[in-house]
Amino acid sequence: MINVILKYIAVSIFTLSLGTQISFAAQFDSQKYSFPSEAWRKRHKINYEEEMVKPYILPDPLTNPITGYTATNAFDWLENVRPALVKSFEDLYSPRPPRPFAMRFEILEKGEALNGKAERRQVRVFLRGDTDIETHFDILLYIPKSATKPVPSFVNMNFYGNHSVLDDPEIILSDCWSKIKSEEAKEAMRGKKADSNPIEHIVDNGFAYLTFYHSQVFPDTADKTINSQNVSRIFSDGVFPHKRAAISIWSWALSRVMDYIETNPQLDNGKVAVLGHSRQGKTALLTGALDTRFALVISNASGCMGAKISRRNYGENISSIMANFAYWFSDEMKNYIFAEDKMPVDQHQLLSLIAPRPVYVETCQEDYWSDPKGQLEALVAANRVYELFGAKDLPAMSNPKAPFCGATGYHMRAGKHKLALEDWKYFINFAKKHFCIE
Ligand code: GTR
Repeated sequence: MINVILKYIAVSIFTLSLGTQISFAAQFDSQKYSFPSEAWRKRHKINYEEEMVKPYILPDPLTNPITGYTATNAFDWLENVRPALVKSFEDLYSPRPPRPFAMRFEILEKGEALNGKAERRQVRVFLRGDTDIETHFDILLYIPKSATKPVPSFVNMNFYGNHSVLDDPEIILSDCWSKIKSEEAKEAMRGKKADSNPIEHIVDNGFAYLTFYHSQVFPDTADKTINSQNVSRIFSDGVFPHKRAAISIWSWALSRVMDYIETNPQLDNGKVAVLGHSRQGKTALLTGALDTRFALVISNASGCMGAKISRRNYGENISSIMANFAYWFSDEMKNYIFAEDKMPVDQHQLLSLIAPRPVYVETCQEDYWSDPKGQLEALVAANRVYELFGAKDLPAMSNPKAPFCGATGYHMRAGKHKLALEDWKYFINFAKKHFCIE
């Protein structure tokens, strides 16, 4: 009898996992792919067919990519593997600048917002290095007014200027390069990205929200004369020669936001989540990997060189991302065009660098370019390191659609490449669980 029951359970598990695998493939193959153009897909050998994914072997996240040593416990991994993983990722994204030699925060504006629910602050961060140059960028933050103790917060860069995240007339337009040229068009962006930044909902849930415009830190353009104007020019080449890699410099600015949080007693600096969408999701992951002050890390549709496994030839690849966005990375990345299997590390190891702190990976069902399955795979492959730290409630490849809220988190949202209110609801849930709120 017991044998029959066991056999039945085994068969059900098998069919269940087969069923989910099939639906995963079917979801992706039943659609037509309109992006990018056919010519581009040919030139960069972009694959969108699940059956055409070539077999690959992922590097073991417990193994030191330089010496080949494999750790056997968490302490061993922290001592003997983690530093070499950090070094390998710094080679790909380029090292981040050192801490600023001097820094000050000036409150540009402060007032009541969201019908009295929040305090708004606009803080200019002034940065100095070893040269005479001083640079700056502006943080916009909303803090719940009902708070009786320091609050947890979400830090999320924005794509179109601070004024784009909320229709709030007090938000100052950024004094920097922008893809949007005319002042009228810039002003017209006020509040236009509010659906991706549901600040009132965030504040109602007891969290502060902090943002800055990524292009004020490093202009998001391939134009060298413009992006050389990024904030890292405060350093001489002797001190910091790697001034041309956007993601590492955006990431460095996120760490400066953490420096600011540490100065503001209204904010709980032990409960800060760094979050980002798409290119900013890649940046959030790198930041969480390198700056352990961030207690929680969230990637929204970060795709290639974010949460997606590079060795899995599906969607955007290194050839394509380097053709469009070489300025996001170090020059070293050129070596991996059509040679992802030669990369010393893959993206599950970036996620593993966040362990034991919680990481959350969001994917969008129709976002083939970002490879939803490859992103879940990276999260699942990072389990090895989370397990080393004793985590038990970890995701598996068999739950692509169900939101997963364990030691790490995951969901796939129906629809396209976007950061949506629905995503925020899951992120807030996950953050509340890990920050032990209510
Ligand atoms: C795309 C790029 C992606 C993603 C996205 C974004 O064009 O290929 O890697 O980062 O931009 O940031 O919106």
